[in-house]
Amino acid sequence: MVLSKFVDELPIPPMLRPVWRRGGQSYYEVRMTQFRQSLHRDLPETVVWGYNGSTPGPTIEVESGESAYIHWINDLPEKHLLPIDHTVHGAHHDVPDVRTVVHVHGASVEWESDGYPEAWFTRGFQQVGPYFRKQVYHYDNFDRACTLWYHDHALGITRLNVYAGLAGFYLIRSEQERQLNLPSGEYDIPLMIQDKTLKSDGSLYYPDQPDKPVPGLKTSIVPEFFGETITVNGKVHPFLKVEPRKYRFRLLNAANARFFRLQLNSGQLMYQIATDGGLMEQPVGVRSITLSPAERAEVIIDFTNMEGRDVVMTNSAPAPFPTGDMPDGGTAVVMQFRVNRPLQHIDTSVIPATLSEVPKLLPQNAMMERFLTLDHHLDHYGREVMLLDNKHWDAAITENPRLGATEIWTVINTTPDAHPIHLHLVNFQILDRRNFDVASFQKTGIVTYTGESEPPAPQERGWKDTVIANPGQVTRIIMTFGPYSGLFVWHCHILEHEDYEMMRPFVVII
Ligand SMILES: [Cu+2]
Repeated sequence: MVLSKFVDELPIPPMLRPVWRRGGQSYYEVRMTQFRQSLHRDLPETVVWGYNGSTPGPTIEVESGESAYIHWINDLPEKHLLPIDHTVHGAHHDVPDVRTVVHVHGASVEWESDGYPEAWFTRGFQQVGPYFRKQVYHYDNFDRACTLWYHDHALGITRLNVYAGLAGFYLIRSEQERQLNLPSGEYDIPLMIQDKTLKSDGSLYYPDQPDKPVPGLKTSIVPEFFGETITVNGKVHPFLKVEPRKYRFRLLNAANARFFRLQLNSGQLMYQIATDGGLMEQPVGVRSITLSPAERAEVIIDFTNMEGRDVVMTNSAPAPFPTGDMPDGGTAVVMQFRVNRPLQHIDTSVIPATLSEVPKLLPQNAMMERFLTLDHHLDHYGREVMLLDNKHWDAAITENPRLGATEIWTVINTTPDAHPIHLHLVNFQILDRRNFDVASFQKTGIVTYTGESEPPAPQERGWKDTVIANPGQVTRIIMTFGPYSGLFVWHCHILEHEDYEMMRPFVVII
């Protein structure tokens, strides 16, 4: 259905207050529940899942180095809001339908607190998965100032739990960042961008079958889910009233499968200041930003001297990316900025010429290079199943870097789609991408390059935790494993892929 645009104001998620904070330590409680929330003026309220009664959940803000404890509490009903496919890994009939486990995306944490997909727990911790270790998670927050996000990660139902609403922002701040005098306070706004399909009764639609239904299966996972409309912070095509001054926006693609290519219809530049893992060395002026699921970019948008103007943020990314359908009326528009608030104070914030230091990881320091394929297969129902290095989730662990070791992971994408590849625990840097001959690789197993090596785009030159691996390309990333050892995962962040085998454990060994 067609929903009027720009009729609801952009909600800003509430800030989570700690239960206590003293001496560099803090303790939080976050409860997952089912409730109703209005996603659009003209629709009845939608039954959603969220954290502390809101979706997106409350924004968690910590100081770099703060030792935070979070008690994630599942208070959800026993019946799932959305259709479960009991044939996918980890979601068989031998486990309860409603399972949750929280992962702070991009954070470096001990493995027991990382939200391992089989560390799930049910309401009141009545049942727990085989890798569940503790009720209260601990985060050291060693990371630089950055925009992280937390979301559900339960094996086989992550796509449903996140789509139901289980996602929120997790911001790390630091003194170094404050010194930069970036737009701050009410001028520093997180934007969680998602796609949803809403029925006329307001309820969330998620398909129980692919376009071509699978005979013999009541409910089947779909290859990718693309919603018909765009929400920002949980509202359909909202508007934000702004002052004629600079703003800092933290853009997050929290969609299941849709990529976004974001642009402003005023044609003005956005000044990107941060990638997934925090501030870049210098700001980069960009007219468009492509974000795959889970990627973030922080930008400064300057509305100075634009009194009375309306600026629309648009999306032009095909779905599936990069060769699918172009977005239509419901998905080509993201939100609107209305420059109609009077300037409250003179804008003294700046776009600094230098932001931070990003020391380069050097390929010659890598102890190991791993060659890992992205593969496309059909299962015995004739459904697409995507694999990492031709291995299923349950296969023996093959990626076992040593604590402190620097490695290069060379990702060889033999599929027709782009996949956002995400590693837990570490931030990495993108070395390069290079076209190769897929057909010849599939015959011989030998990579034959058909183009020159391309450096990462200027807006990717910083710390990353998710990288777009384009079809027909080899993408190389470099990282140092630590500071924790233990069991983590790497996966495609298209949630339908991750839920159906495109995820693998890795272990950092001592
Ligand atoms: Cu994928």
